[in-house]
Amino acid sequence: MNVTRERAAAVLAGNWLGASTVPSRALYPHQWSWDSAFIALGLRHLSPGRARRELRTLFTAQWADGRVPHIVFDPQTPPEAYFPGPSFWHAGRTSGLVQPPVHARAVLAVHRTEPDREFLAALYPKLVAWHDYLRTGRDAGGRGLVAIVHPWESGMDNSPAWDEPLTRVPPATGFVRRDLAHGDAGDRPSDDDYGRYVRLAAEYRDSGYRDFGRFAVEDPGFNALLADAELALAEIAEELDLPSAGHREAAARVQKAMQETLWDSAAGFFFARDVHTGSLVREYTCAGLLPLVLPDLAVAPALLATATGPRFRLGRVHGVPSYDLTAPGFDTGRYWRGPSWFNVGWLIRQGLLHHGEFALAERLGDDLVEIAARTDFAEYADPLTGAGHGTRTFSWTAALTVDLLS
Ligand code: 2M8
Repeated sequence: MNVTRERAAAVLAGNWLGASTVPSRALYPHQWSWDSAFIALGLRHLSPGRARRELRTLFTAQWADGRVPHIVFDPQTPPEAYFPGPSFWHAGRTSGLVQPPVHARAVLAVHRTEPDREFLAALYPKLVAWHDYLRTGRDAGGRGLVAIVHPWESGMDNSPAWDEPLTRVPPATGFVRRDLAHGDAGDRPSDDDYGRYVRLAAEYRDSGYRDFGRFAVEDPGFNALLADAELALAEIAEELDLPSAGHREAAARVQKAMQETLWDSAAGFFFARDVHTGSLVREYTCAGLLPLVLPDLAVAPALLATATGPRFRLGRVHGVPSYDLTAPGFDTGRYWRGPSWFNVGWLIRQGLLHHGEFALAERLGDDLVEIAARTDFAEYADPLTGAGHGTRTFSWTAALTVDLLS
């Protein structure tokens, strides 16, 4: 076995709780929704049974309305290990927010690695309910797109695209951050941002997890991943000899809405829309590149030109920068405001393969593996130097490395 793959497998074994994997023992000691999907993509090569278990465990925490919660709390972990913990959310053993819907893709991949019809049949209706919740419960703008109600829902917590919508949210005070005990303050969101996250989450909780509050944003990353997830669901339906046309139509509707309302042809980019003002937030973040995961994307050449241009310099920097390299606020180390993340790099590599950019895809994949190995599976990396940032032995970095090496 390859040494890096062996070390990655050991990281995943170390972060395994018995029925799911924590992203990081210290910083994130519970199960996170989109992390588990990326983790399953790697686990399927090491132990398909564990990959299935990871996803099944997540979906046992699905809510009656179909939402898949962004955190499933581990009852054995002391409550003070993570803030906001279970007592904050008043939602049993979960949070009430969601994360990007990458699960159908993971379920399909796990099945393809080791076919298991019973697993697929058990997960299919849960995935349908999950996507239905997003489509029907989250269309705040009436444009056929999902609106996220909290930055944590994007998975890209302190993305500069949220700065403007967050100006409506006064920071909460009087709480204790736990993340700074495990992470360098310069690598994490600022105190003001954290205060805004806490206030927004508390307001959403107090509405019974129903209302669109001060923050409602149509995120191109989230919506592109939903369209891709519907395509995966269509393939799952076909494997199960069920009708699939409805899923392909749903994918096409989301993609059309994104194309018509979030794409700026002059900029060659997909921007987020602030539902409250109706305006696009003209920040170039890696979320705007994620529509590349869609195989049938008419604007792919223009989007690829932006990806390889001065703002992201794909192929000439390490990974995929999370923010515009030319922006004054670009920061090489601070969380989602510049550093390259492995899940985004993995997704963009898939997109490059769809759009015939094989050499660039290979270079990106090799680079991701090299940085992961050199940084002991860092959470994120400086795009200019490849230096590791955030926590180490981070699960999705290890899992996606296994996938790239398999
Ligand atoms: C980060 O988000 C959590 C809140 O959900 C946090 O900062 O505490 C993000 O990077 C998110 O994308 C990721 O799923 C989570 C766990 O790895 O950490």
